[in-house]
Amino acid sequence: MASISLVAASALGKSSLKENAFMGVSLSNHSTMSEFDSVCARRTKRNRVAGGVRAQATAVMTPSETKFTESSKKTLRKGNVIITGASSGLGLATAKSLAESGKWNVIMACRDFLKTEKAAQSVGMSKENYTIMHLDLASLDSVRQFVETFRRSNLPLDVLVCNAAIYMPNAKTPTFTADGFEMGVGVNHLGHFLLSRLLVEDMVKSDYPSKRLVIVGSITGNTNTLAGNIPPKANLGDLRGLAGGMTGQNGSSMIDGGEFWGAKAYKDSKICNMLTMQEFHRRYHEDTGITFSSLYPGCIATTGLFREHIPLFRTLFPPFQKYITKGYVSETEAGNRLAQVVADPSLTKSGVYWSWNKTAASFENQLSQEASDVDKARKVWDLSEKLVGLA
Ligand code: NDP
Ligand code: PMR
Repeated sequence: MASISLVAASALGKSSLKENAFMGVSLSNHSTMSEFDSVCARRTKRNRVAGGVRAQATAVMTPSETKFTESSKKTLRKGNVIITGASSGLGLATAKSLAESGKWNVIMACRDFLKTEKAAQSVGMSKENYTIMHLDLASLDSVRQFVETFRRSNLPLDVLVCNAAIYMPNAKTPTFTADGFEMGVGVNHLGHFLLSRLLVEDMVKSDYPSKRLVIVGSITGNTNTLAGNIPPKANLGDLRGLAGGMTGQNGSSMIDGGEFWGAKAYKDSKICNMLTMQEFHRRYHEDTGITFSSLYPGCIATTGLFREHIPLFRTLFPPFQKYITKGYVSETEAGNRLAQVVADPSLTKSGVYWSWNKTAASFENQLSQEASDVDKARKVWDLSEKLVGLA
């Protein structure tokens, strides 16, 4: 199980010209934080059904301290959950939370075996609660290989969590996956798209009573929020770049066909994640009973996601989120939230984008217009199928 790191440090340490104000934008461009609060309040008051994604005012009380008590009525066996990117940050905290419950065998799907082993040990996970399998989402061959390896284990698959991601805000030029896709969308969306499309077939066969496929989304991909309006804004446009394979050769490396911008590629990939969850829901939920969910876990400002940002950003971002936006959550808290989406009996509704309010209660959040666009979701699905060799 070799450690292969294709992402490398391609975009290290260079401050982007596109980020010429503190953290990308002047605060004065946006009225105040209370505007954000009122946006939150407004959106939770609505009870809208938008292409299968519902928003409602009722908060489901699921305190972060909740330990997972879902016990299978049909079977007493442990659940098997695959978590991509479980070597750090949110994925690791979720793996720990689920492992500690004693009810889950966590399959940590990671590109760096040794790093993952050390990470699991450093957070005190006991060996009987986890397995590490190699997965590099920057290679479709690796994704297929992972699926084969998992199938050879003969474990049933009960829950899949698509969590891994990279964010390259300072890259001046695009880097590409083994298959030639721009790295941000290639890893965060296309690698996960192939993985989840293949593994949903395994989930269908599982006898587990509450099967779930979770794709981690984010507030920054949603332009109906203040955070989603910090430039560059997510926007998939007419998908002409995705249709062209985002290879950067004779075309664009961005989904919308525009000029490369690493921060936008990340946010675009998050829209794809949230659209994919909803398209899965529409295509599979009724027939299979699988719950499809996405979430915004809160701003986990300390994770490795910001490793390629400039040092000043990494220093200021956590206190900014803690004391100014108040959007900050610890890795442990965020891990408990994602673990709820995996296992909590009150979060079984499918097609939902979960968020948490200030009292740590989960609620069904409303996605932006683009992130809930039914037609776009179908087109992203169809184009992605072609790119990953499923159509
Ligand atoms: P981290 O950087 O800590 O974790 C990302 C994980 O993805 C790491 O385990 C990393 O592996 C893995 N990864 C990256 N590239 C690949 C690849 N090619 N193949 C396999 N695995 C890969 O970031 P976070 O924990 O913050 O991010 C986790 C999720 O949370 C992401 O989906 C992100 O979009 C989402 N999120 C994060 C927020 C935040 O504030 N941090 C807010 C909202 C959503 P390795 O250890 O080898 O680098
Ligand atoms: Mg943001 C309530 C306001 C809020 C929240 C919840 C976030 C979350 N951010 C907010 C506001 C602001 N941010 C404001 C006012 C600014 C301008 C100063 C700002 C800036 C900013 C930058 C430069 N924020 C960022 C960046 C990043 O590079 C992060 C990013 O976009 O990564 C893709 C980020 C984030 N802000 C968040 C969250 C959760 C992030 C991490 C992004 C993610 O994982 O989606």
